[in-house]
Amino acid sequence: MSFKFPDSFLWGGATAANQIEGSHLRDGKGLSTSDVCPYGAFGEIVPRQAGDFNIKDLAIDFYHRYPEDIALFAEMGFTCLRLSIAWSRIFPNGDDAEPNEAGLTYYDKIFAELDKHGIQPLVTLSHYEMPLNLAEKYHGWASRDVIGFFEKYARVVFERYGHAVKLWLTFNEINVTLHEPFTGSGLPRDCDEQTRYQAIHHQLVASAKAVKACHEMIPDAKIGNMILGAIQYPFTCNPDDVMHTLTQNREWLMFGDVQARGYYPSYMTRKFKELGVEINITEDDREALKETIDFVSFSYYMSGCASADPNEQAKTEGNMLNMVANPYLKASEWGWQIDPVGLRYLLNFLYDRYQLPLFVVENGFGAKDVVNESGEIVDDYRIDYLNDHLFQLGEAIQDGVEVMGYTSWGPIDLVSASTAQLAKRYGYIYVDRNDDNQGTLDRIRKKSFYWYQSIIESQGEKLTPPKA
Ligand code: BGP
Repeated sequence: MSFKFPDSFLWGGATAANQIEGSHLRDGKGLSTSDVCPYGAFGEIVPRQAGDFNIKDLAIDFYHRYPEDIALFAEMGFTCLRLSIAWSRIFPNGDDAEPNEAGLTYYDKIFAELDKHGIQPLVTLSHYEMPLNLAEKYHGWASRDVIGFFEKYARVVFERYGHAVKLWLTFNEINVTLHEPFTGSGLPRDCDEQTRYQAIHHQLVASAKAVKACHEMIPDAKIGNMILGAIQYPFTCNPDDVMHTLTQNREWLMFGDVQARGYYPSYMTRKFKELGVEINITEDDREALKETIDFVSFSYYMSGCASADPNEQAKTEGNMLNMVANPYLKASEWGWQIDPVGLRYLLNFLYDRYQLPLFVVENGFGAKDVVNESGEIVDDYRIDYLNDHLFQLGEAIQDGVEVMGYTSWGPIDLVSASTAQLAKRYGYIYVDRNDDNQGTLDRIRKKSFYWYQSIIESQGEKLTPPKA
């Protein structure tokens, strides 16, 4: 393509602490909600016992291997790395009086290493985990107290890392509590709608308080939200399907609407009424929500369809979002439907709605890779997926959408959030570790490593139009 991405465009990859670091109890870290989900974010919750083992306890050992990994990211030309701070490294129980100095020191080292390579960190405050103690003692975000604990944590990390981190996100996929209340909010899985929406409200208030603290404490930083961009198309042009699609999309758009506009959208009044939910919103809450984000970020892996017909809905498969399958699209081995044009559509859709800069902070292709006899990983399927999505992102920029950057998910293989598998790989860098705990943890550059390097180097010019 003859188009070059803007010079300011940030290129990189995205990770989360619990999926890469390992060392789940090292240097004073407390247990997090992720540490009791050995089968993934949606699998059984298993209390820890002395001597037990979960794949995330070691993950890919980024905790110790970060200098090598960051050097590899730099070799690809990354200008940005999205990572999360494990809240339970800083406040092991969440409600501790003082932060854990050893945990703070660990991230000092990470940010220094990134700085050495000229890579800008984009830091998520809470990525699919919170200190387990907060879930057990306070019922997670159901408790208003957790707002204060989160604000304290945010202020501690802003104070400590404000000189090094100028890009922040509050909650990863903040809308996930609708689908997975324990992973999203530390709530019991069988909680009722009232509890779920009250917890979501507390999280939205906490997010806004963190935004305020960031604006006060690091005036030259930008802070955004992060939503799972689960865009749905009408399954047919039947007006009932079109109306149903609007309702479905509003389920996740509500989060962005509150965070970007500073108040609940009017359509939620009817929704709450129909659900029989009455949210306790104080005057202080309303005031807090007015502090809005600087940019909108989202993950995008797939699109789906919505149908008002219960028979079509019953045919849904493949993802936690229960979207109706689109007959025009192919899917990954895990049933995630591949729709690069959907990324262009979503970028335009969100920019029309918010008129704020956008950041694509997750996108990628989970697949089982094979190391061939020559020791190479020829992952053309991943290159095709990423090329086609980045091509459409370029189209969106040409449509006039302001896009700050792109961090593809899992630039190095990591533990899957939904299934806790290592076999579901996203990386440009292969990690020699398998689901049965075998492997040297050695890192190997895949074919896509060199491909991404050439795309970054050419500022997107080497992207090719999607194959017919
Ligand atoms: C997003 C999560 C990530 C990540 C990704 C891929 O929803 O924010 O943490 O894991 O999905 O999903 P999975 O790991 O289940 O393949």
